[in-house]
Amino acid sequence: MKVVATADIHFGHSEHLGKINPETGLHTRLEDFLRNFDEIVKYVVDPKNDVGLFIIAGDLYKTRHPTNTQQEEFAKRLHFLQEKKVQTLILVGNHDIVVSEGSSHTAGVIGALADQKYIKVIDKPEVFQMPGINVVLMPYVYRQKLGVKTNDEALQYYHDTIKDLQTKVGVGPKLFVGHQTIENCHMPSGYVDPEQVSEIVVPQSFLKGFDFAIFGHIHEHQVVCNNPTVVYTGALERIDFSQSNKKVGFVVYDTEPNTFEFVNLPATDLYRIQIDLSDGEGDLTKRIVDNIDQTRIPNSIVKVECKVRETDLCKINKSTIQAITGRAKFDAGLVYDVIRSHASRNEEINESVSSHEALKKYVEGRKDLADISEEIFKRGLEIIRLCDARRK
Ligand SMILES: [Mn+2]
Repeated sequence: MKVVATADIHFGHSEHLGKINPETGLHTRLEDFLRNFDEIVKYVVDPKNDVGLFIIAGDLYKTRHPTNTQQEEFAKRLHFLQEKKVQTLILVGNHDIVVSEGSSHTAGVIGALADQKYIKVIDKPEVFQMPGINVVLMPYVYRQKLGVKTNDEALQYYHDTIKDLQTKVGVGPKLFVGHQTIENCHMPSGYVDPEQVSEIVVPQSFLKGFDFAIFGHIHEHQVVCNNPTVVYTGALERIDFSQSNKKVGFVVYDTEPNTFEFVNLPATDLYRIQIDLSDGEGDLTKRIVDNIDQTRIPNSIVKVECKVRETDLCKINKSTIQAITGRAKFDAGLVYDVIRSHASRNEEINESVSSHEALKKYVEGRKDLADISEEIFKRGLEIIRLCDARRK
C-alpha cells in the first residue's frame, strides 16, 4: 500500500514576501503554498499512483487564528479529497493548538464537518487501521497540556502511550506518525534549541517495533535514522531565504517493500544576492547589477543585501537596481549592512605633548596622506606659529 505524507503546510506563512494578487484576491504566498498542495492532491487522486492513504502530519496554518480565506481554500481541497473518497488523516501539530483555549485547535471545524469515513482529525493519540496498514498517531505533546511539571514526565507519557497503542495494533505493516523534535535530527539555522523553549525531544529508541515513521515539525526534509527509517517530510514550501537551496516535496511510503520516495514540488525561487562592497572599489551600482542573474528575476522573490561603507552609500544608484528587481514576482528590497567609519583617536596625542609634537604625530598617523605629509606639516607649523603669536 502507498501512503502519501506531507506536514507543516502552514497556509499564511511568510506573507511579508508577497502581496495580494489583484486578479485572484489571494495573497501571492498563499498561492505558492496552495499550488504545491494542489500538486500533492493531484498525485494522491491519480489512479495510476495507487495511493491508499493521505496523511497531513501537523501544522496547518501559520498562526493559530487563520484567516477566513486560508480556511476556505484549505476546506475546498479537503472537500475535493472527500468527494474522491481519499482516506485522509490530519494530525494536530503545535501550530494548531491554542493553549489558552483548552482542547480546541485549528482543525476542529474540519473535524466536525467532514465525513469521518474519509477525513479524520487526530487530536488524541490513537491507532488507525485499514486493510494493509496500521498507523499509530501521536499529536503534538507538551508538558503544559499534560499538566506535568517536567519534560521527563511528558516523555514518560509519550513512551507509555506508544507502548500501549502498539499492543492494540494488528498484523501487517506498522507506521508511526508524529509531530515532534526527534533526538539527533538536523536542526536548520534559525531553530531554537528545544531546551530553551522547553520542548520534549523524542528518543529514536521509542520508535522501535515500527516499520516506518513519518514526522512533521522540523521544516527540512531529512532521514533522521534507520531501523526503522524515520523521516521528516519537510515543509510544503520554502518559507525564508535560508531555505533558498533546499528542496521541498512530499513523502510516498510504500509498505511493500517498506521503502519511501521523496517527490519534489515546484518550490518558489527565493533569490538572495549578497555582495560585499566594503572595499569601495569601482562602480558600486554596476558591481551589484553584474551580480544579479537576471534570468531568475521574473520567477523569483528577490532580495539584495550589500555590505557597504557609510561614505559609499551615495554612490549606489537605487533606482537602477530597483528597475531590475522590480520585475520579480516580489521585490523584497535592497538592504544595506552599513559599515560606519570611526575616526580613531591617536592615543599619543594628548595634553602632555607640545603642539609641534602633536602635529608631527598626526601627520605620521595619516597614512592616506603620506604623499603630501611634508606639505601638511609645513603649513601646520605656520598655523601653530600664528596662534602662538596671537597668544603673546
Ligand atoms: Mn511547523
